[in-house]
Formats: sequence, C-alpha cells, structure tokens
Amino acid sequence: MGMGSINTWRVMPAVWALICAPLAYAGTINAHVTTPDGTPVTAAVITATPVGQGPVAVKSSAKSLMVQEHKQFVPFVLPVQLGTTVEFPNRDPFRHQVYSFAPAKTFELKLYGKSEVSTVTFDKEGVVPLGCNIHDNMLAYIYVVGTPHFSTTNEKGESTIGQLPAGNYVVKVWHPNQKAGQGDAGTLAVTATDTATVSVQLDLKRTRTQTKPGAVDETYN
Ligand SMILES: [Cu+2]
Repeated sequence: MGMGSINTWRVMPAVWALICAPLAYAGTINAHVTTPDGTPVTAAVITATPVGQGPVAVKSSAKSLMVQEHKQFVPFVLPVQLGTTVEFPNRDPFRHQVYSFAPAKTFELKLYGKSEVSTVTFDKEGVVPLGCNIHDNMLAYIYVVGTPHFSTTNEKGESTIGQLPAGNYVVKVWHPNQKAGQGDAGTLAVTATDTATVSVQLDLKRTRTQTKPGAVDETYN
C-alpha cells in the first residue's frame, strides 16, 4: 500500500460523518398550496405538529418583527410560535397606532413615531388580525402556533419545513382569506432521510388587502 491509500483511509471517517450527520436527525416537508384552479397561494402558513403533542411554547425569549413602512404592515402574514415577543418598529416619518381585538390577543399600542419600537408577547394560539387607528387600510395578521415547525409559502405557493425529527405529523395550512372548513392536510410520516411532499388546495374568499404604498402625504408630528 502506498501513501495514497493511507491518506484515504484516514479521511473517510470524517467524510462519512459529514454526509450522515444531517440525515440522521432531520426530515423535510415540502408543501405546495394552490387555489382549486391552480393559482399559487402566497403567504399561507404550513404547520407540522407531532401527532398527539399539545401546544409547545418557545423556550427562550424569541423575537420577531412586524414593520410599519409606507403605510403598510410588513409582512402581511407573520407566523410566530407561542410565547414569541413581536417588535413593531415604525419606519415611516409619521405616527402609527397598532391594535387588535382578537380573542387570542387584544391590545392597543401607544401612538408612536419614527424609530420607536413597541413590543407585544403572544401567549395564546390563534389568529391576531392587526389594524392601525390612524390608517384604515393597514391590515396584517399574526398567526400564533403551538409548534416550532412552521413556514410560509412564497410567490409560487411553495414552502419547506426542515429539521424535523422523524415521526408522524399533523399538517395544517392557514391563510387569512381561506373559506371555513379548509386547511387540514392530513397526517404525514416524516423519515430522517426522505422529503415528504404535500399538495393542498385552498378556496379563498375575495377580501380586501392592503393598499399599495402611496405617496407619503403625512409629516411626522
Ligand atoms: Cu398607521
């Protein structure tokens, strides 16, 4: 045996560790959400909950962002895990006053101006529609979920949840405009080595969306 064989022998265990380590612990779900006529649904939230598991809150003080910019909330739909604190930074040169009447979280932030940040901690599962007392057209949703496994669909209606321990998961889809009785995507078996795929159809109501960013016609006061 020459030197080449000895080197290969030494390197192989390290290579195998690199290849095998991620696969041993992590499964993936790929979801594709469309309307019945095949139009991709953007901003739908996919959740995966281990079968039989109750709501799980975040372990540490997780933070998330709901920005106000150009008289809009960004993002339109923000999924967060139970117990997450959401910051509401104002990036407009005028003031906003954010509120919700949702049973999952009723709150009203003080009127606040540019570069000011208010926070709210979401401690109940459910849908929290947001509005602004100053700008009637501002609308967004915080969706509080009891699982760490969730993601939001992109403009193609696609979404990936990774890093899943192998097991059986209840998969659900939620979008603020979906009609009642929809969103159950069934139970999926996730293995450590394969990608599970699920296609879901959501029938959407016609409802108002946020206005497009317009001319900034307000001054900071
Ligand atoms: Cu506002």
